[in-house]
Amino acid sequence: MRILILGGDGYLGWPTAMYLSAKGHEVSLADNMLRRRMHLERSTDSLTPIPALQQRVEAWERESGIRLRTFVGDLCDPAFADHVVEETLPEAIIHYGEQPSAPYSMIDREHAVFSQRNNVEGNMNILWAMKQSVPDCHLVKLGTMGEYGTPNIDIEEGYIEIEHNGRSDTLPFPKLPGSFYHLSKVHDTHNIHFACRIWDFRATDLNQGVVYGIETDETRLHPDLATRFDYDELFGTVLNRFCLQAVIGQPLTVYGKGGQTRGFINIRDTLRCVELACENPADAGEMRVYNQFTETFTVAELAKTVQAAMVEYGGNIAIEPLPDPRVEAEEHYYNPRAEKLLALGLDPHLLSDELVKSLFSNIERHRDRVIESAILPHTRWR
Ligand code: NAD
Ligand code: USQ
Repeated sequence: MRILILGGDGYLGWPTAMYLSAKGHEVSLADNMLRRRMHLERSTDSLTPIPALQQRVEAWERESGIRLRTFVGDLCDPAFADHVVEETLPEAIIHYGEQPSAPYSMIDREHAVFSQRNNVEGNMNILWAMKQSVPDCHLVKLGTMGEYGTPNIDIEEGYIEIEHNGRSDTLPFPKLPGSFYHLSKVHDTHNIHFACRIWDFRATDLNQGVVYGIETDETRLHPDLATRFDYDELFGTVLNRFCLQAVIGQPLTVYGKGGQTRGFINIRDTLRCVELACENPADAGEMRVYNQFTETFTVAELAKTVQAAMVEYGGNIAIEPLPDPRVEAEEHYYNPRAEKLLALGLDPHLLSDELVKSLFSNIERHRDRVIESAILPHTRWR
């Protein structure tokens, strides 16, 4: 297939580009280096050294013989969005190209407005570019489990059958997102759903849980093929952060009571999920929603898992609850469904002590690059 990856320089986009091109797909990628610039803005950086996009592409060509096409520009620029889609005429677009951090979107008004503009406008421009050049293309859009929040009922995959005053209908599942970033994903979902209804678009909204991991079959081939690994308060996700904290001997920063439960997924399974979505496109006029995670854990459980793995690894690490900088339920019911990707053939890589220990050794290799002052949370929701 001709596949266009938006956000192809990112944590997930870069490994996806290598993975799908190795499978024989014709892959192009677009990115505006926003993630690299946000790190410059905050004086933080990926733990793994990341070469420039051009160097990555050349390294992948040396390793695989495959040349990825690249487009550098901003999806918020309509002319750029049109150009990329016209040039590549994709059969599937995998859309990762957004500002992905909840805390970044909560720094202040400027960052909140920027996050929603960047995400909602970029996504709208892609919808219009598709309408113009490839109305039959399948949009595979990365949403987030955080769109749903933590309601006191089971979470369905996108839609719920509701009975009201003797009538019933299947409607979008109610959303209670927990940050201006998560809200931007809800707005995207509504815009995509509308485009499917009025223009007969085909789309899959992947409501992904928190991703962890650093390695895929392709990233391990050469250091220049590594993906980014963030651990700072804004861009590091919780398990990646706990593993790094354990390696540098800093107590694990469980926020609040630690009963916050989330869906989690190994980065290798993210790649497989987007591949499965591309290989099994939605019907015309349909916006499918898949919940994309393989296990749920509370934050406190994760901290205990990391602590126990550190003992096996030969170390010892404390868990230090901090006042929660976010406004979120710290203990709650959580029972989201995630059956549709399994039905398509997903074979999950579950979290194990072995995996956590391999993360430790990957992190240890770059120990000297850790910026310790970037770890503790400073951004507060209130
Ligand atoms: P990332 O920041 O590493 O990747 C996103 C990429 O998109 C970056 O390279 C960035 O430069 C690019 N980008 C952003 N705005 C752009 C724009 N306007 N024009 C062009 N390029 C732009 O983030 P990630 O962790 O790889 O996440 C990828 C997607 O998956 C995001 O949409 C995120 O919301 C979603 N997601 C991530 C996780 C996770 O745990 N990492 C979980 C659920 C959903
Ligand atoms: N948390 C801690 N300690 C930490 C960091 C986080 O207890 O040091 C807690 C948070 O309070 C939260 C949970 O861990 O309850 C998850 O936080 P996170 O930073 O790992 O994830 P989140 O902010 O939700 O965002 C990440 C990605 C985002 C994606 C989302 C999926 O950055 O792109 O959309 O995971 S989900 O959480 O399912 O919405």
